[in-house]
Amino acid sequence: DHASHGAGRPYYITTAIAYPNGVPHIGHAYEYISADALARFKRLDGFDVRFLTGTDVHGQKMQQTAVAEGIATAELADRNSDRFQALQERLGSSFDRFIRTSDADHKRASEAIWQRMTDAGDIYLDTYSGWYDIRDELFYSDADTTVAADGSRVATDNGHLLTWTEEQTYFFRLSAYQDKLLDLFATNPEFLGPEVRRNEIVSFIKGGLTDLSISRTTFDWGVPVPGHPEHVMYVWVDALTNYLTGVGFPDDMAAFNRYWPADLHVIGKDIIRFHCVYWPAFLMSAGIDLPKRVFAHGFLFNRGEKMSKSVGNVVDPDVLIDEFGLDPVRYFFLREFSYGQDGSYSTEAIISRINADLANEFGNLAQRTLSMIGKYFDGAVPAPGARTDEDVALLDRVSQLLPRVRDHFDAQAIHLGIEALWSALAETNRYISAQEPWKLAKTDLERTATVLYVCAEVVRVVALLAQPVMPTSTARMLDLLAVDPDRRQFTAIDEQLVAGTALPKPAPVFPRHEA
Ligand code: ME8
Repeated sequence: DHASHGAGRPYYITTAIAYPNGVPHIGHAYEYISADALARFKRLDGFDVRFLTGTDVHGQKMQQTAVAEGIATAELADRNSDRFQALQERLGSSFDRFIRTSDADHKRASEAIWQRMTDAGDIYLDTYSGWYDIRDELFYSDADTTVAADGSRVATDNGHLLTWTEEQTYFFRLSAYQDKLLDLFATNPEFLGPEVRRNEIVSFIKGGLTDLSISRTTFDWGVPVPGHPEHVMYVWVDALTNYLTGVGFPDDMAAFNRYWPADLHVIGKDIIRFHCVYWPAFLMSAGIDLPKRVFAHGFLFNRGEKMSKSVGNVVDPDVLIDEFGLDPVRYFFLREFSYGQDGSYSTEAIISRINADLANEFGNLAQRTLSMIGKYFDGAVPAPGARTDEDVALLDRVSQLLPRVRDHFDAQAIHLGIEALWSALAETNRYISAQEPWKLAKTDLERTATVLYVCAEVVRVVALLAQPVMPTSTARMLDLLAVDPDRRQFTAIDEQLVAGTALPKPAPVFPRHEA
């Protein structure tokens, strides 16, 4: 039943919070666009959505970068966090809060979870000596390191330079959670998607978990450990806790109890271990419910090359939006790549999607339909006559789109949801070519009316369902069909166009991209 789907139930979705040690790149934009599309879908489907995003300002890497730039760490964090927030705004992201882990309420949340883990007996003081990867803010065991040709110690899996660290730190009893975590993955296969990632993480856990060093004394850029201010929390402890802060923990437990557990953490594939091993263990220790699902998207590559802040081949998302427009860029990233897998993009691929999918398949269908309605029916929705089998088949198919697209979005198969919409458009383009309403108009105006009505209905339904992907263009399309702006929720999807409704003068919504 369309009307009761979300029915005001809460839905809490988050992105990773980026390190603001540099400016945002396309990989970040990809994560924000995809999470925003998922959030918008749920909102249109009747859920009470909370969408959290932000920046992860602590950690040794931030302090190092600030020193290198000769500015205060807080200044670096503020300056670049502003850039990340501006990007979200430029992307049309519908986030409810942009958290910065320097926010005052986040300090209280971090202290509260620390206290709970201490009360559970899972935190103890000991001496840590081992290898630390500052770039990834990650500890390595000896076995996972290699001595490089120049004598330096590097991480075996990615070659990152490691720093020998020896200090008194607090430890989290991660080893005590090995069986509980294996049990989590065995009993709750939905916890992590896509499936290939689950197998990787399960074998990581089976490989054995050692206790985790969770405080540092050699620098002070972080949340002080309660009662032991000479220690700051390991950045990932406070970073992950942002998901609790974002819905009121511990200040507003009514809000927290409404939105927690999170329905979905959207992250990139490189930070699965933190979200699917450390995070559930921290929460189990603190006696807090686990998030329902973590979904790891793939990495984006520029013409096959890895982008990274430290490598310096970063593409500025603003430049792509300036060149191609926001909605085409959103469409491209969500349609071109299978969500959950890596993708390599190029400007040629973007232009091809704009011209083939947006201008031809969607824009042309809408423009032809609306201009014929203008020409033959004085710009008012034509009254359909008797329906042929072809009309009925097409309208039936369109009436099945919401549940199909919803299933795909619920499985984070965003690309398949879009594909379902575009295959309905392709079928409609074949239908209009076969029906030839421009010829019919000379002999049979009633039949012309029916054909154009059917086409306009397809455009309406596809525009409604494509709102999460292209909010601005679909709004213009729905304006051209005179769909009431207050009736664009999915609950209103069965409200067909009303014959006789006056339509505005049509204007193309998806122009071709001329190189
Ligand atoms: O990992 N393609 O921050 P971050 C796609 N602060 N996604 C990419 C990408 C690429 N080329 N490069 C990065 C952190 N990402 C932590 C997160 S969450 C409690 C703390 C994704 O700035 C990456 O996978 O390095 C992550 O999800 C996000 O961008 C932020 O990465």
